[in-house]
Amino acid sequence: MLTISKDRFKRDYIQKFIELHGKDLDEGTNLNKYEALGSLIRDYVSRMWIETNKRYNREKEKQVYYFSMEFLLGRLLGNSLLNLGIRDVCKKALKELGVELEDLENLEQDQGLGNGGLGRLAACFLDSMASLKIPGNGCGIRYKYGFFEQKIIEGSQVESPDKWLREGNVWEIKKTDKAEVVKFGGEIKTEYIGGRLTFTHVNYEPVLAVPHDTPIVGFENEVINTLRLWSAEPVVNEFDFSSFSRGEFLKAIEYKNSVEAISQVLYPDDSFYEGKILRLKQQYFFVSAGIQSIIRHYKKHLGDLCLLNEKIAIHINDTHPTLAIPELMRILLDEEGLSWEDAWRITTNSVSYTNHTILQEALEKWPIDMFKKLLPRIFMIVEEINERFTKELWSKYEGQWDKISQMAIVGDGYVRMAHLAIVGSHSVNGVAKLHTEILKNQQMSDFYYMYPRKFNNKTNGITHRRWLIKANPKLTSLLNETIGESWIKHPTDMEKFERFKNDSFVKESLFKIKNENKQKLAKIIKDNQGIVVDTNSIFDVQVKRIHAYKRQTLNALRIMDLYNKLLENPSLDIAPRTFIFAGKAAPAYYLAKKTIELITALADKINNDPRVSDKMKIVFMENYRVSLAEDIVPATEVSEQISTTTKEASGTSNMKFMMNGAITIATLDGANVEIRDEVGDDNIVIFGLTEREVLEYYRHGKYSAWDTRNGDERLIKITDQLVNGFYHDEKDRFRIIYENLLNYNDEFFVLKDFASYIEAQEKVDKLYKNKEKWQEMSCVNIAHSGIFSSDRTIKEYATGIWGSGYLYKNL
Ligand code: 26W
Repeated sequence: MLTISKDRFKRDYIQKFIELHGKDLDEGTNLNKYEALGSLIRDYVSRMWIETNKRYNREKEKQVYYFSMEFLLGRLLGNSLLNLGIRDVCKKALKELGVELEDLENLEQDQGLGNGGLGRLAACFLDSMASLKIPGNGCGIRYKYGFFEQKIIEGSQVESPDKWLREGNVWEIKKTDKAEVVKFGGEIKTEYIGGRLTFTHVNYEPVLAVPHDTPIVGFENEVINTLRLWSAEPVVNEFDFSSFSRGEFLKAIEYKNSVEAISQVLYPDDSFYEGKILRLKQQYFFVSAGIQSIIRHYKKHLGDLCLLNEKIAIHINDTHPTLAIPELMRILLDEEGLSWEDAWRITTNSVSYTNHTILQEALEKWPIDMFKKLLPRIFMIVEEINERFTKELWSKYEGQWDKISQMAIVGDGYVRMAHLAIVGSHSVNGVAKLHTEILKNQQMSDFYYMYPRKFNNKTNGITHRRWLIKANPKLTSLLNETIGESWIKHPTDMEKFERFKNDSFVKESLFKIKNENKQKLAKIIKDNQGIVVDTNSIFDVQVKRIHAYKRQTLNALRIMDLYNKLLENPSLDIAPRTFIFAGKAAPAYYLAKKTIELITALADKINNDPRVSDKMKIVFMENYRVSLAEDIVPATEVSEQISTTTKEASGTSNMKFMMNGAITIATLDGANVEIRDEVGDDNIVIFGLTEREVLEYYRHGKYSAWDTRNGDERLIKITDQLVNGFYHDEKDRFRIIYENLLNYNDEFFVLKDFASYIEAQEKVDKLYKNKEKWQEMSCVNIAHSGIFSSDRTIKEYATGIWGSGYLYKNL
């Protein structure tokens, strides 16, 4: 923990400001002030960072490398201050200088290098590894443009580039001396040298991978871990260009552009795989750079490569970094001269893999021709892995061609990344109990049968430091006053809070805190969307990527139904509700974009209807991102977790909401099941088809969306309203939604679950009207949320998969 006095901080800050900007503090803009603060904090951090690295090298503790295409960090200033233990001192010191800390924090651009759950999970994991003193490194891509910025114009999503680096990035340090060369294309020359087959890569396109390191601050423990993001640069520098002849010059420019494209932009796809060569290039680019730098560091400090897997663990976040497996093989075989057997043993014992989805359309497979041309040596290695694996299959399943070809790594013209990840690693985990069971018994059952010991579950988590302590300081104080502060380091101690579930003072405090958080959000809604919402209404929230399986449509349909009911019976006795949505649709995902249009159309019509506007309001908040989530989550009362059962691997916003006292309305999907197990049936509202029913319907295809609709008056009315111009002059604006629900037979059982969803919402309404009961439920949810801290998850990874982190026990 950094100890620093207020006066010292003031002195340091003023000096830093002058040094950086060459003027006095009172002449500076807020952006100047933010930059000076960021830069000062980085100075403080730097000393500890060097010490941490020295210690790691000295103590030679096992290092974890977490490879991920996405890291969705959000803002860093506030959390770094919190983890350093100087946020209060800094706040007071700045106040005395006439500066509001929050104003500066709000100026920071989100680092949005991820799509959604998978990227945010990686960020929570980095925070937990540092806070548990686990030597953990992130490895990814420094995209020049992160996840696109979303605007809603005339009811539709419009995307623009996320220029997050526009004003620079105070947190990163570019390490030119640690650059690596990554090779694409070309040919492989094989020859026998000294009785050994050697492989030489010739005529390749070289790309320089330049690391940018960001410090990851552990919580009050003086640990600073590293997130290393790679940026692609041409190997020749600008100066060389001028000496080229005209033809060469143009070629050189072409080369420069094609290289820079590699780290230009994050693919805005969530759960949808596209076979684009640039994406394959991105994957090999950061994986190769990362593995090369690991080996370089390892050889410098530890030496004997045969012990590699005892000293490092390589974790791959979904299949996107799977090429780590053949890349490590390549280096061990071609550059270090190990035998296939040794290289394979070291590689598989180093690598572990997490699966994050069972959606078929998200499973990565690369066309062989593309793969082979771009990565000729890697392809040879993958073929060899495949050959050896299919031989093993043959010895088990002799003559069962179908089975063998289904399980092969290379087959049907593709390289199947999930198969490569399973075969080439020692651990395969799902992200919630139900998800892992589905992997074992359905999606990957053949592999589970073959390697039962590889499969395991690690239920996701979220860092309570960002999602509770930082986002909800008032609730944090209430917890500290009632149960003490032990929960901060041991989140499961939050259970003690349950003792207060019948304490009327505590319940009143919970009510007040929620109300203040709602007021803060209401102001943001007013400022950003121009909509005035009633802070006495229920804040009912669904924020996440827009996707058919997440069923924002189901939420929209019940809003349409409620509107109809209110028009029929204006005195209907319901607690007023504000329906809050936010989330981005992949730019090419037409149905998801139409879903946004539907929600904004409901808002337009219903918000402007004076007959109902004191009972319901609909808000679609633009540009959902980590920092906006930090405002929404503490103000939420009803958390909508309504995916089609079996489809959401885990979900993590469900955990954030419960930790902040929201009541969950949910299907028994992903981690919702475990939330239910924690809080009990009385403290969550469950609805919808069970896992078994869903699987049964998919198997036998006996579901009829039309029959379901025709059997329910409410559904007849609202599905008609989708296409009769009721919500928009353009009559066919929502036709595709109608078609998907009815003529394409409602793949995600929206209509099937409708009745039970409405019933569940009526239950929510009743519960909310009983203020005592509601606060009691809220208290129980908070009390049982500690288990969903990512500290618990990371301890499970460390002990169960990585074999690292013995130190956390001594916290
Ligand atoms: C190849 C395109 C692509 C891109 C991203 C396919 C799949 C993905 C991710 C796996 C999607 C994702 O973010 N999955 C989410 O991961 C979270 C963290 O484990 C889970 O909580 C969510 O349920 C899961 O949807």
